[in-house]
Amino acid sequence: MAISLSHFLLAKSLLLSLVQAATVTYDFDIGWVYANPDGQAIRPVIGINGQWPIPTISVTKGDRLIVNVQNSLGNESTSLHFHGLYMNGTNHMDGAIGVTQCGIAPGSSFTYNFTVDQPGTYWYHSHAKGQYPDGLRGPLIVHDPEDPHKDLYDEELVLTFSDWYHDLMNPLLAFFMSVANPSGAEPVPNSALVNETQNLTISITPGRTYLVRMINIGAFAAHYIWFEDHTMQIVEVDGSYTEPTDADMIYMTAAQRYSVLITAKNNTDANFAFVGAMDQDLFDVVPDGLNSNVTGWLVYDDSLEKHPPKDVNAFEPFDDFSLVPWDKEELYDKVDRTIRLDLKMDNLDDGANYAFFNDVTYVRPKVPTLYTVLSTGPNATNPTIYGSNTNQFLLEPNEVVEIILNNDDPGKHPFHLHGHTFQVISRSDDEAGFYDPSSSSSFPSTPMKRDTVLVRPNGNAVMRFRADNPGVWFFHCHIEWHVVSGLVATIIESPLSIQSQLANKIPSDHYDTCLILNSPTAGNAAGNTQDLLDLTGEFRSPGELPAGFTARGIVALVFSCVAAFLGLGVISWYGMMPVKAKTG
Ligand SMILES: *[C@@H]1O[C@H](CO)[C@@H](O)[C@H](O)[C@H]1NC(C)=O
Ligand SMILES: *[C@@H]1O[C@H](CO)[C@@H](O)[C@H](O)[C@H]1NC(C)=O
Ligand SMILES: *[C@@H]1O[C@H](CO)[C@@H](O)[C@H](O)[C@H]1NC(C)=O
Ligand SMILES: *[C@@H]1O[C@H](CO)[C@@H](O)[C@H](O)[C@H]1NC(C)=O
Ligand SMILES: *[C@@H]1O[C@H](CO)[C@@H](O)[C@H](O)[C@H]1NC(C)=O
Ligand SMILES: *[C@@H]1O[C@H](CO)[C@@H](O)[C@H](O)[C@H]1NC(C)=O
Ligand SMILES: *[C@@H]1O[C@H](CO)[C@@H](O)[C@H](O)[C@H]1NC(C)=O
Ligand SMILES: *[C@@H]1O[C@H](CO)[C@@H](O)[C@H](O)[C@H]1NC(C)=O
Ligand SMILES: [Cu+2]
Repeated sequence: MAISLSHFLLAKSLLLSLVQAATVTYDFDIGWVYANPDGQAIRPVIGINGQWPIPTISVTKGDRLIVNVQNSLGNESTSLHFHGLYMNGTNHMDGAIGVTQCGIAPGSSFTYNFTVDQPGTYWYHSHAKGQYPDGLRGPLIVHDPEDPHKDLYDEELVLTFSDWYHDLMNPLLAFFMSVANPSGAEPVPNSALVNETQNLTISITPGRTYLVRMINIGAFAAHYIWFEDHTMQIVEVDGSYTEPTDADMIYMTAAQRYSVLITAKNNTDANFAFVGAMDQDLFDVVPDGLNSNVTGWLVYDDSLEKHPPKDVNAFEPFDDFSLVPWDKEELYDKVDRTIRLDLKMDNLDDGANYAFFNDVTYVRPKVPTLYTVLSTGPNATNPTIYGSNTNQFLLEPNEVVEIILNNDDPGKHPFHLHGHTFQVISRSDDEAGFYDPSSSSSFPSTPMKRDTVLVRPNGNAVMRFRADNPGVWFFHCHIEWHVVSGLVATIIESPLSIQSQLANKIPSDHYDTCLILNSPTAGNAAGNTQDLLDLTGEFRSPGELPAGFTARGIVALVFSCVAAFLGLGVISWYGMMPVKAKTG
């Protein structure tokens, strides 16, 4: 009997998955619209089908997702990246410009088409340099009929947290990456948003338990988040289910997600505030009058007052390092390859401030790295062909990879790897310096898994994953300013397997947009198809500072040159700027 029962159950679950695997199609016309989410400034934002905020993508695990994109921006290329999705076998649908595709040119269209085989809370956003903070960012939810926590809640909610700028990214970027900003100070957001608005009210039914899916879709700021008088029980981070774990306050960096269970009170005597407080440590200067908090309310009775939030004395958020994944995946204890990335910020000889891994700042290659893999045959295993400024690392199939990230910068950085979740096996406090493998021997037996991890100021973190997903995967800080300043590495996983998976499978619309943009689609990073070792003409970063000059000295020198060139106006203008030590 036992055997036939299990056969019956197996048949039933097969049947369920067959019935449920659907094709979900979205037609997205991406274009400019106007919005004023914080009530302080109306500005152009990037919307979809004439709407902003943009729609939530919602699928069920196992579904095929098709997103037909029409770029109607007129003046910018675009792309969509589906943050956290593995894109297993569909690396070309990952959406990162310069890595897996060319930009979708203004006026052209492009179809993303892939299956989703992982549950949880994700988001989608433009992966064109610096673009998503202009508004092209929204939730992507993958429902799971087999969610292990599903009996614990009655209803689900989605809340996005973000930062917001009154200016568009283009002018902000022009200032950020310029000699006028030698310390690399990131533009400070003008306000904080929840669901791309403020003062959001959520109507609550007494006694119910809610699964609240929270996503930081911001450009820069992490948020401290708490719900007054309600405990959060964490059940998922970044698409990985966790053992339910209580928290009063969480810290959610840009691009991270938390699903928490919140049980409503049994009475309707009061309403309760919830707060997203941007982490001001990230800001070099806190402008006068900045409200770095966003408030919303759990509304039990709309006729009762929605009082302002109480002051919190100190931010003492839950430490996600202690989370235990639901599947109890064991520590990868045998490492086949170690990638060490030493992070620093410094000036190059154009006077602007850049971000570096191992003294190399990322510059997009002429040919998207995936297309280099696909067009170079056996030479695809030679790292040189991917260029001088791509921070490329080649992986062998199925090896266990360890990334050691040493943060030689006083800022906090949230690191994200495309195509994988990783085990976070070690993470230091602030100021711990570089990771010392010899003094670190004990790791959690079932480490937390995420796809985006906070690395602390002048501290370090160590991540491990298995190379079981052939593809070219970006590894980068998810502070969008730092993507632009070059804090990026390219992980080229199993290039020969990529060739066998994707040879002749790239749809023509992918290559067509390259043609429109005059971008080569074959050859090495410089677009050379004859001599793959000849990188003449590749995109490079500006030159290094001359030896013997300190960064500070060269910045002063650059400034006096600029001042001499442009005249005294610049000196007096520069004298008025707050010059502060670099953080973030
Ligand atoms: C939200 O409420 C605060 C406090 O009343 C107000 O200052 C702010 O302008 C409101 N935001 C929006 C978008 O209306
Ligand atoms: C693109 O168009 C928008 C909307 O008209 C405008 O606000 C923005 O400045 C333009 N961007 C560029 C790079 O020209
Ligand atoms: C999506 O991909 C599947 C599998 O390759 C293919 O059968 C289907 O025709 C594609 N659909 C679209 C709209 O491109
Ligand atoms: C918040 O935004 C999400 C995504 O757009 C939406 O699904 C949800 O209903 C919103 N929540 C509230 C309370 O309006
Ligand atoms: C609400 O009432 C139920 C049933 O009496 C009880 O089990 C539950 O603990 C109560 N919830 C709270 C938050 O007090
Ligand atoms: C934001 O919230 C924090 C914590 O309660 C508080 O200390 C701070 O004063 C608030 N900021 C504003 C502008 O209200
Ligand atoms: C990708 O698919 C392969 C083959 O089905 C599987 O072994 C591997 O675990 C998958 N990788 C990820 C990251 O899902
Ligand atoms: C590929 O690499 C080999 C040496 O490993 C070299 O002889 C050959 O010329 C390369 N192919 C091209 C097209 O450059
Ligand atoms: Cu960063």
